[in-house]
Amino acid sequence: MTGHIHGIARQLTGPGRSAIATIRVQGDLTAWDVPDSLFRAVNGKPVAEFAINALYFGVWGDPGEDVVVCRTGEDSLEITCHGGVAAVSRVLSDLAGRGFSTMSDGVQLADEALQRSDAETRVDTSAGSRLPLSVLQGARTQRTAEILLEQVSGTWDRFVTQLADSGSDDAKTLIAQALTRADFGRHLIEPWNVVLCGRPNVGKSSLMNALAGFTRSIVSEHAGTTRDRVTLETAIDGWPVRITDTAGIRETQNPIEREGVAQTLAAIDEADLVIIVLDRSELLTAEDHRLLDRQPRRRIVIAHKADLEPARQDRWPDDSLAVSSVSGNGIENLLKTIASGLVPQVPDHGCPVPVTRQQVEWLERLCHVR
Ligand SMILES: Nc1nc2c(ncn2[C@@H]2O[C@H](COP(=O)(O)OP(=O)(O)OP(=O)(O)O)[C@@H](O)[C@H]2O)c(=O)[nH]1
Ligand SMILES: [Mg+2]
Repeated sequence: MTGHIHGIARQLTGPGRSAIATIRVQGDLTAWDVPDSLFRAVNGKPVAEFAINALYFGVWGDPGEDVVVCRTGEDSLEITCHGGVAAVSRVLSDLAGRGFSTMSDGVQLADEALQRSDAETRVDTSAGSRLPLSVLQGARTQRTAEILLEQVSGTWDRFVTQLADSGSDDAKTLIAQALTRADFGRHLIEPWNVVLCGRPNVGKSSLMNALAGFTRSIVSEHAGTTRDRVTLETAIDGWPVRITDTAGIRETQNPIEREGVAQTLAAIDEADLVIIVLDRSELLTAEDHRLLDRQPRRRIVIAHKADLEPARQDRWPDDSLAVSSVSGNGIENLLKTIASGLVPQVPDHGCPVPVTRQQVEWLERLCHVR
């Protein structure tokens, strides 16, 4: 590796084997204009002359490997190669040999280098004003990866420049608007937490499995089957979600079950969305009412076992959704309700979204100072 860092090379696609892999290279692309260039386009053009957003087919290194290169901006391009681990490692290690920092050998170093080179053009280059490329590593779904890519590809930087050019009042308004998207931004790299709760035997584990589409949690007719939190990561409408199945809530003398119930109550308090599961075929109990009286940030109430005859009930919550995990009725509707509950409004294209805690703290400090 040369002493000088020319930029960053980073695998955009997830780690592990896949059909194809994409590597994003950002930085000083003149480093490519060396006689034994790493990439030889079939049409003979040097990388510096590539049109933006056009695809160039060619050969990587010697012995040659077929790859496609797309120049995505003045100082960035994407290399698409075979998705095997060896092919990706080879491209990254060749780039590291030419002075590109591959994330594994120093996110920090590369970030600092880019920050230094930008210092003259930025008004404030404190850590919080920057969105490091490494956030892309946290993307779990294509939908969140696309939004993060848009942010690191200029949207966030344009916002920082706009703030610097704005008067105090305008800047405050822009900051307040950006901060309303902080919760959404955090979840681009951290799944939303959805917690299933209810008294024993109402069908929480069955509902978890129906949402997952496979058996993740044990189901049985015996009340008190789930004693521990069982989690599952999935994507709902393209949003990464961690669903937690919990121990049924009831008064119990069994110390293990009591610990399970304590964990359930803690999980409810930490959740982004709580799904309260009620058994529609039985009368509501004091435990059901106690759960309904808790005030989580967001909640969905399920009238479960909707395939069975409903119990004669005077007070049934108005906002409940009828679902049967046995027949599958209501599951589609529940998935839609979860997605819109977690993300009521997707930010428009071009809107700045703070992603890291440092960005949020920076905005809050700036709002204070201005
Ligand atoms: N008819 C009907 N039965 C269901 C439905 N969902 C679950 N059950 C049954 O209800 C019983 C309890 O289901 P579980 O999913 O284990 O319930 P749980 O709430 O996880 O129970 P604990 O882990 O003990 O708290 C099982 O016999 C399931 O087959 C449903 O939608 N309809
Ligand atoms: Mg269970």
